[in-house]
Amino acid sequence: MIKIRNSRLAASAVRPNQYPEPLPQIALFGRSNAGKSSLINTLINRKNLARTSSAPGKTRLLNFYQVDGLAESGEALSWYFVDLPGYGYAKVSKSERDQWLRIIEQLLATESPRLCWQLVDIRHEPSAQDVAMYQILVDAGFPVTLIANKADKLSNNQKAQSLRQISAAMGVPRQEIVVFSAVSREGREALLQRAEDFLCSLAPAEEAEAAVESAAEAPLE
Ligand SMILES: Nc1nc2c(ncn2[C@@H]2O[C@H](COP(=O)(O)OP(=O)(O)OP(=O)(O)O)[C@@H](O)[C@H]2O)c(=O)[nH]1
Ligand SMILES: [Mg+2]
Repeated sequence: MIKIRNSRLAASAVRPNQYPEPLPQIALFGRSNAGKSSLINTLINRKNLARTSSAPGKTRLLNFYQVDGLAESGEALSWYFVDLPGYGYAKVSKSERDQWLRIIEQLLATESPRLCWQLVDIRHEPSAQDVAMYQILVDAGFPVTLIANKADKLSNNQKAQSLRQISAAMGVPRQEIVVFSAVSREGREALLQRAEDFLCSLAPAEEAEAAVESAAEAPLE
């Protein structure tokens, strides 16, 4: 499994010209209060690098947390966890909602290897916005992992029942949903494994260039 070496806030941004230098991204989507910032802290073993709060609407900007680590193979990996502002927060004006949408659209329109993790609270039926968000990500062509968070709040029986509901509402097979808790740390290893699989599947830039060059030099059939 990935060994986390280092993590830091690389940038807080609204517009693309404020984004940090390009690195592969694992972007966190979900309702306000679903636990996006807590999940990042749990994965990187930091108490409060990503700011969390019981008051919804805490994350207002895109926060790029740079993480440096080592893959099982020894390969050095660097990427961003991109912590996004949550949606579905009741006390926002129309202009704030429009601004939220613009921030998300601009991020998704920026060329970058990107894995999307969408969180839902395992205790609640997904909202229409959850379903819409998932669809936006899938339609945009990104790989999306659905994460059912706050699993510590339910018994095993309740979890099974909730997962059936979430699976049906989101149209995602049960086996593809990762069950997670920032409290019990259930699901942490599964997510780190997915992060590693994604990052290791990206050919390093020089290798990709060399492959293109050798393909160009190959005699035509
Ligand atoms: N019991 C439990 N509480 C959690 C878990 N994850 C997050 N929380 C709590 O849920 C609240 C919201 O967590 P955040 O990580 O700030 O949620 P967020 O999705 O980043 O919220 P916004 O920044 O508002 O979009 C905090 O009080 C956390 O302590 C979990 O797995 N289990
Ligand atoms: Mg947050």
